Amino acid sequence: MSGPESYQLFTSDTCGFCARVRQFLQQRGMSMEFRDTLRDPAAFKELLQGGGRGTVPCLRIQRGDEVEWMYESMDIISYLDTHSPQLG
Ligand SMILES: N[C@@H](CCC(=O)N[C@@H](CS)C(=O)NCC(=O)O)C(=O)O
Repeated sequence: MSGPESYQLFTSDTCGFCARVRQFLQQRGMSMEFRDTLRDPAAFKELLQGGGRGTVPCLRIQRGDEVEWMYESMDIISYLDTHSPQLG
């Protein structure tokens, strides 16, 4: 898949798997929008409807009109590891 991508990380404060992904981002100096599914009911609803599950962490990847919802902290970290040059 080519072209620019934009990311949102659906996350919660209490989730250790989310902390792992956020720590990875911090170490790499990457920033992206965080959507807190416990504090923001609209974010939780969007995750459920878009991704099909309320599990966090989930990375929402937007490529043009196409949206991919990626679950699993290790998959998210591996993905961002290879796509990091695209991050501002
Ligand atoms: N194997 C997953 C585990 C994710 C997970 O268990 N998330 C918990 C919070 S720590 C969760 O969202 N549970 C609620 C649910 O699955 O709906 C990962 O590494 O991302």
